Amino acid sequence: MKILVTGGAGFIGANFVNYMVNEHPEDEIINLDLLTYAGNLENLKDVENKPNYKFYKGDIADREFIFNLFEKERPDVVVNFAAESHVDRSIENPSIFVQTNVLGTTTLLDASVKYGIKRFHQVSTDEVYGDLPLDRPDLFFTEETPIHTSSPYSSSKAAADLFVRAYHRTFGLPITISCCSNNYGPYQFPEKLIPLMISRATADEKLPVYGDGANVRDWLYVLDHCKAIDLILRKGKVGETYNIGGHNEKTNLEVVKTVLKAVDKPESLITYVEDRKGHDRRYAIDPTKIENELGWVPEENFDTGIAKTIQWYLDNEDWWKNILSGDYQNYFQKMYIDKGRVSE
Ligand code: NAD
Ligand code: TDX
Repeated sequence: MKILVTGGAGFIGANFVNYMVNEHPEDEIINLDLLTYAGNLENLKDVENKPNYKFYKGDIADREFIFNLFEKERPDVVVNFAAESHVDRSIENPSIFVQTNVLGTTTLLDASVKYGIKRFHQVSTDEVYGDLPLDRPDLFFTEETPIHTSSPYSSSKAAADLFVRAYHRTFGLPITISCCSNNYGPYQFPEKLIPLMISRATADEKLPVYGDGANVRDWLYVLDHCKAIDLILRKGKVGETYNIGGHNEKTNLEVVKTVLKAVDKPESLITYVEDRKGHDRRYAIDPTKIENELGWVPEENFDTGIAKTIQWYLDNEDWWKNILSGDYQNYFQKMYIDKGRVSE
């Protein structure tokens, strides 16, 4: 099988490419990534010389480039990870989210129809379902939960999902969609909660917790997500959506305190800052469908996964220090210091 992976230099995409290249030497993995601020070829150094791996730099929204690539490579399968993925950035600048997440996806869909792709898999998110109230722990997102988005990010992801479904119904494109909960693990860009808190705590810097810190996220170790997508590609039913999550709900405050304890730093580093606009209260996935129909079960729980993750960041300081020394510094200044959320 020749698999075109988009966004394979980002956090989840790179974990997926690393996993697939090693796990399936019989398959060819073509990685296409624009290398935005979030894309990093360092994440792929273990596979870059493997015979079943190839990299292209390009934009999923660039029609000419995408059609030429499909003509040249003739992939069997497309797995679309490429996206603008950070909610806070979507509140600052929504239009790039429409450009990449919606237009980029429809460009890939057009090429997939033209070149008779055998499977188009869209990597979506639980955020398309909106949020759940904190006082109803009995409620979970199922595949039947209506789309009800809160942020420009989740709206762009939901729009993309609707186009993916429309291309199945209208043009008969064989698609699958997965909606996963919050991922964590190696190679996550340090703008996201867990790596941000690890990097700042180790440097004795203040940890900015939005609002009251009671918002709940359902955390999944990234490799469990990658394995679920691999399973959906091989055994998933065309036209179906699968929710992916492992029942690991934690408040943000619990996550931050876990990080502080693991790196032996005081809770006095926590600083409560202005809340995110439109901040979703709780995400929680019901994974019954993927468990019952495909036999997927996560291998990590939050305690084992977070321990591995923190250790990876401690062992790979160069990886995130390189990132923090670049453009990201300007981002932190603009989003946290200039807005008066964190003083330094
Ligand atoms: P990320 O921001 O770390 O990586 C995104 C990658 O896409 C980067 O390598 C970037 O260079 C690339 N990219 C961006 N725009 C592009 C374009 N126009 N053309 C080609 N490449 C482009 O994101 P992530 O956290 O790895 O998320 C990957 C996917 O998984 C996204 O679609 C996201 O919506 C989805 N998802 C993420 C999570 C999570 O917790 N991180 C959970 C569920 C779903
Ligand atoms: O500085 C912070 N302080 C804070 O309290 C940051 C960056 C985050 N938070 C809170 C906001 C959220 O409640 O932590 C929680 C997690 O925040 P993010 O890491 O930004 O993730 P989230 O907004 O939940 O979205 C993530 O999961 C779903 C990914 O970024 C998305 O791409 C994915 O679809």
